Amino acid sequence: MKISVCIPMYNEVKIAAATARTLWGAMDALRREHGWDFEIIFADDGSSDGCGDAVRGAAAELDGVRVVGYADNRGKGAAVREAVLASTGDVVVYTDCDLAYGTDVIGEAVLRYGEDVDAVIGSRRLNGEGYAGYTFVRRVVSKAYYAVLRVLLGFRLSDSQCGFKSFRGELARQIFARCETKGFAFDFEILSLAEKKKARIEEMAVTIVNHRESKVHVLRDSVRMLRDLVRIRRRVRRVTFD
Ligand SMILES: Nc1nc2c(ncn2[C@@H]2O[C@H](COP(=O)(O)OP(=O)(O)OP(=O)(O)O)[C@@H](O)[C@H]2O)c(=O)[nH]1
Ligand SMILES: [Mg+2]
Repeated sequence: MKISVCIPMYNEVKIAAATARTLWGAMDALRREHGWDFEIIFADDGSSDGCGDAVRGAAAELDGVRVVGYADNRGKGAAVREAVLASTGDVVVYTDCDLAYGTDVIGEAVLRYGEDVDAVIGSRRLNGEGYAGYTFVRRVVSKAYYAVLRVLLGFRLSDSQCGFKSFRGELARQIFARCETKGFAFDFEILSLAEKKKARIEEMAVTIVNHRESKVHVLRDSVRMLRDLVRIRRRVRRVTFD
C-alpha cells in the first residue's frame, strides 16, 4: 500500500523545508511500522519566495519528496489539484504546509480505511474546540459560510473547510480531475463530487496543534468563496462520471 501526501504551498519559504523533513520523518515511521510506501508532493502555487527550491533542496536527502506546480498564483484548490493529479498512491491525503493538524492524523486516517470507507476527512467540530485560535471576525465568517452551506446548499457533514482530508487514490484523482474551483471553496466541490460518486465519507475529529498567523484575507476570500459556491452547485448537478 502506498500513501500520497499532498501539500499546497504559497510563499511558505519560512517553513517549507522543515515541513518536508517533519513529514518525511512521520511517513518513514509509518513505513517502518506498517510497511506503507509513500510519496510527498508539494504543489508550488506560483510562489515568489523560492519555497519550491527550498523543498527541492531538502528533498535531495529525502526519498519520495518532490515538487510540482506552476508559475502563476491560482489558489489553494488549484494547487491541491495539481498535486493530487500527479499522485499514484492507494490513499491520497492533503494537508496544509504548516501541518496545522499535526502528522499523527495521517496514520490515524489511513488506518480507518476498511471495506466500507472511501474518504476520511478531518472535522474541527466533532470535539467542540474547533475554532480555538481563530480571531473573532474569522470565527463569525466561518460560521456564516458553514450556515450557507448547510441551509442553502444542504451540506450534511460537520466541517467543509478543514485542511486535512483523505480519499482512496482512484476516487481522489477522479474527483480532482473534475474540480474547477481554484480558490478555498474547492473543498465543497470535492465533497459534492465525492457524494455524487456515492463515496462513503467518514469524519475524524482533528484539533489544530499548530496555528500560525493566518494568510487568509477574510473579506476578499469569503466573497470569492460565496461566488464560487453558486457555480459549484450548478456545475456539480450536471457532472456525470463514466
Ligand atoms: N492563503 C493562500 N494559501 C495558499 C494558496 N495556495 C496554496 N496555499 C496553501 O494552502 C494552505 C492553507 O493556507 P492558509 O493560508 O493556512 O489557509 P487556511 O488554513 O484555510 O486558513 P487559516 O485557518 O487562517 O490558517 C497552505 O499550505 C498554503 O500555503 C493561496 O493562493 N493563498
Ligand atoms: Mg492554515
